[in-house]
Amino acid sequence: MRRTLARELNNLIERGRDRQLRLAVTGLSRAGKTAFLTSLVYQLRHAGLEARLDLLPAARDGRLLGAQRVAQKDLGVPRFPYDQAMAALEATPPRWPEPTRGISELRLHIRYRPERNGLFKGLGSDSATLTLDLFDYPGEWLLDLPLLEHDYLSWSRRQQATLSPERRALAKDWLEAVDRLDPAADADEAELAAIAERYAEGLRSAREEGFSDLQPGRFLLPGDLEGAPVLQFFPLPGLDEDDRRRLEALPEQSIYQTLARRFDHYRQHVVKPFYREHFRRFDRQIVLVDVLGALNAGPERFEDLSRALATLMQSFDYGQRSLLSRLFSPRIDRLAIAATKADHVTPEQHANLVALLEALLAEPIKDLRFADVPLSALSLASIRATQVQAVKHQGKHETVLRGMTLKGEETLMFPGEVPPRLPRHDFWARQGFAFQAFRPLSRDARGEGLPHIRMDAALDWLIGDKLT
Ligand SMILES: Nc1nc2c(ncn2[C@@H]2O[C@H](COP(=O)(O)OP(=O)(O)O)[C@@H](O)[C@H]2O)c(=O)[nH]1
Ligand SMILES: [Mg+2]
Repeated sequence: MRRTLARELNNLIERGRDRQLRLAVTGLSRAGKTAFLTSLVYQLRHAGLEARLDLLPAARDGRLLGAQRVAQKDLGVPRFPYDQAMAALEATPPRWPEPTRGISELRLHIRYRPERNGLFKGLGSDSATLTLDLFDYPGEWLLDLPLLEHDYLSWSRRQQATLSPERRALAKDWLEAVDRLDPAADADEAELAAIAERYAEGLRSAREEGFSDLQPGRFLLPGDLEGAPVLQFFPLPGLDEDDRRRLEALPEQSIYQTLARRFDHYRQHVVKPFYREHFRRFDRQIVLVDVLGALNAGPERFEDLSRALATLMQSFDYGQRSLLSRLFSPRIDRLAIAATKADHVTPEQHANLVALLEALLAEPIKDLRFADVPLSALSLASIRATQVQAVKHQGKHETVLRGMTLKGEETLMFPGEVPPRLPRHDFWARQGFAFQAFRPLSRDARGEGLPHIRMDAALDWLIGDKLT
């Protein structure tokens, strides 16, 4: 009798709790989203077995029983390719997973034994289940939020202002073509499509060259919009606010009006739906940043990343008057920002890496604190590809990294020091940074499990409170 009562009470408490969490992972291309999600799923599935998760209390205390993949609810979203990613990592030789291009989703049931303390001590011993919905989507899509505040003319002007000399050189083909256009002339479909393709091409080369602050985001990662006419627009250079009256009086079929209509369509039917149908429903979010990659790419790319991140982070500014709150009332209640690939530097550099990340995001972080969004900054390696080794160099003990290059050559290296604040001129002149891609460790080299750095700390911040 008492036992049934206890159980019923327990069930009641269980039902009252928050049993479901939607966690989203984002970051610009190659920031490490696929690696992060793959590792996250692996670590949870292998909790209590091979996975080392000492910084996640539920795992440390042996209460985390494991995780299973289950069918997701939203059939319109592709499934995150976990098996393919693991297969790549376990291949001989191991490979990094293929890049993904759009949004994907994976649902996990996490089983754990609730902590028994406080008021309900001794009540029932049943395990509980947390349903964790994981989403992976391109950070480039968040670069489009500011588009909602623009009309075509103001956006064209803004885009022109961001074209640095190097970016102009990369967009040369497009600039040549667009230069010949008369905004008042009748639009020719084929011609606009061809020029739009040159524009997209210019954005893609800029990204190849390490630039990040690029718009519109779907031109880089079209998802399922590849080749769709809604992507066939581009800014018109040389427009001026003084021309507004004249431009807006142009006939419907003019080039200006056609491009302006497409721009508007893109805002309404591409940018808004993402926020409305996906973003608004995320509970928690982690933003991944490849700080070390940007450090390696030099001052201009580094500053460009900083601008892109400032734009991207606007999507998390829930201040009452922010564009986002007015339009979509999102509900993210916890945010993590992480510098990825920390295994590219020796462990004593990790504190500097976090400090640099915080410096890079100083302005957005200030806004987020003001808006009272709980935020944690950390550094991590989703899939550690190096080993730390002590060596004696000129009589001194130093730590270096040992890893295998993508070509399969064993290397021993000290990649350099990470500056704890935004690097100034002398940093770039003096040292730079020697960043080198490593192949994932082979089974022999890594042993059981998938080695990581602070995945458990990230998990604790993102879901730990739901496992108590
Ligand atoms: N050494 C190391 N490299 C990583 C790690 N995570 C990602 N990478 C590298 O970064 C590349 C891009 O990562 P990926 O997860 O595909 O980025 P995404 O475009 O954000 O999904 C990978 O192919 C790896 O070369 C990590 O934890 N350690
Ligand atoms: Mg990916």
